[in-house]
Amino acid sequence: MRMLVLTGTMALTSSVLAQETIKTKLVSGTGSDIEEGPAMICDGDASTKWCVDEPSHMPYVIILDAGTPTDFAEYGFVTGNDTQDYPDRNPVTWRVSGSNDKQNWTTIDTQENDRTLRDENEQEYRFKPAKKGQFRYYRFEFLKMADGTRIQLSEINLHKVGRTSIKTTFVSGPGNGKEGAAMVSDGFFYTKWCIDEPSKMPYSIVLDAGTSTAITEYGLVTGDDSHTYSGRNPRNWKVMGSNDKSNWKQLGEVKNDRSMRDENEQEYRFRVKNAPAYRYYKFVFEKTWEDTRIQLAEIKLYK
Ligand SMILES: [Ca+2]
Repeated sequence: MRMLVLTGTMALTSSVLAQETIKTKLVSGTGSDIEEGPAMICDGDASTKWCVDEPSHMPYVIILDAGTPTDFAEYGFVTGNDTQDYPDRNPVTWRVSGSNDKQNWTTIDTQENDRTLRDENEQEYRFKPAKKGQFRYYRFEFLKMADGTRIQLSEINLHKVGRTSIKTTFVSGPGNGKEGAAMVSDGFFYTKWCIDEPSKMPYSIVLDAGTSTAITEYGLVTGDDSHTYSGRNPRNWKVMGSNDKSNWKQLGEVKNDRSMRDENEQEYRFRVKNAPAYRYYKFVFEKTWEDTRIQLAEIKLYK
């Protein structure tokens, strides 16, 4: 029974992905083991993975062939099928380059000590490269893993189309004026919501998506001076959806989040699994790292 369910889900996923994911072939990669070798990174199957622990071969490299010079909007790393049981195998520092001759490479993205990937099984985390270009070959160099030298990833996807953000309007939230709650949905990273009023905790912000829309992700953007004034990021929060602003359904909860760092105007994305469509979204911030002060530049919703 379980197999049947899985097969059905996978078939559906691949037909959806086929329209927007670039089909790639492996050119070369670190590791040789057939079962968990580099070819597993682009076989289209999240249940097979590339897994390497060969410190002398670091940085680990994967080179993919897109067939023709092509650009992409986002690349995605899919975690392994047992990352939850064997944590800390996700990459945290890597570089992405493009080339048309496999000799001259142009760096299109670099991430250092990035903690976006969590210890979850077969979950995709997507990144927008800093630069774009028409390249046939894409090289991924993994320089540092979460805890040591072992890496595992089940897929690297190149997506033609990026996720679409949903335009929201502010409904309600604590604080007015220049640093009021409305600043989380004005579209600007340099304006922020900042409040320290313990009596109003937990701080609730409601946003209106305009029409009933299912979200797959949301993004929290740190304030413009979070690096200087650390500890203002949320620590515990809930996300809820509603179509009438009175009956709310919980869509997700985060406790002791460690992925958001004290950086200025940085967006951190969080996935929402299998959420129905709602028009209104409520974020309930229960705790921050510092104590009671919170600040966020934006709250973004993605289809
Ligand atoms: Ca803003």
